[in-house]
Amino acid sequence: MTGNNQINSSLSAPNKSMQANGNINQMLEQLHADFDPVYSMLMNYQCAVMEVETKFNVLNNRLSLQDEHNPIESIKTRVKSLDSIVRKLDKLGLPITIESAEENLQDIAGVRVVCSFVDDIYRIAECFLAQEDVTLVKRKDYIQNPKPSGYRSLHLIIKTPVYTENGKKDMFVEIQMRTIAMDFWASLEHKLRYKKNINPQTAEELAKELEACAEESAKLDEKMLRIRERIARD
Ligand code: 0O2
Repeated sequence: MTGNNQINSSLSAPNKSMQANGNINQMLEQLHADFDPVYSMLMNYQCAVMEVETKFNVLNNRLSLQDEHNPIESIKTRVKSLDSIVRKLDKLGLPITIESAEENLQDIAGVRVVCSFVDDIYRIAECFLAQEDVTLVKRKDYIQNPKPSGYRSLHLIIKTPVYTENGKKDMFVEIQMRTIAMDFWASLEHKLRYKKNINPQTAEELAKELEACAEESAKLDEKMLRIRERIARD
């Protein structure tokens, strides 16, 4: 079975199986019409995001007592829309069910933590991962090993429990941790990545320029860190 021609009843109404004839818009219409189980799933992810955001806020406050600066500049959160979940499952050829989404998609809940300095990222990640209700599933360090595009961030996929009216449920959350400079770069590069109808030669030139900007930006992060360390020492 491929994901693009069948919807399991669990992602729609209980005991109701729907054939969508490969039409993703039709699937989405049906899911929106029968939203309760989907709403419950999205709510679980929203709760997981709130739990994780609170953990980072608490760490920010506690660590600021030692450091005399707030290590976290900002926290952004999002839960993928139903439309994006269905499109991603379909793209991956996976069954379009609630169970399939919960098992296979690790980025439905997303938290982005933006720090001033690179060393804050690692310290906060370490303190966060030391908490007993946080289980690390995957760690990808694109700061030590930047992507060919120049993209830098520390990515963590974790599992954390949420407590629902039906008991405890472990939820995946994707966490992206980066500096202000990395965040600035990523949002500009994201615009290029998703720009439609751009001249291929222009796109290639801009991608090269952005790669060079990422290098310069990483050097700036490094210099700022050294300056902060000297200020703290003297
Ligand atoms: P969007 O539109 O931002 O949500 P994997 O199969 O796990 O190894 P995957 O799933 O691509 O690889 O995960 P990865 O590499 O950890 O990237 C996940 C997210 O990181 C992306 O989500 C982006 O948000 C961000 N990201 C990764 N690479 C780049 C990059 O080169 N530039 C920018 N701007 N962001 C990047 P989405 O869903 O791909 O995109």
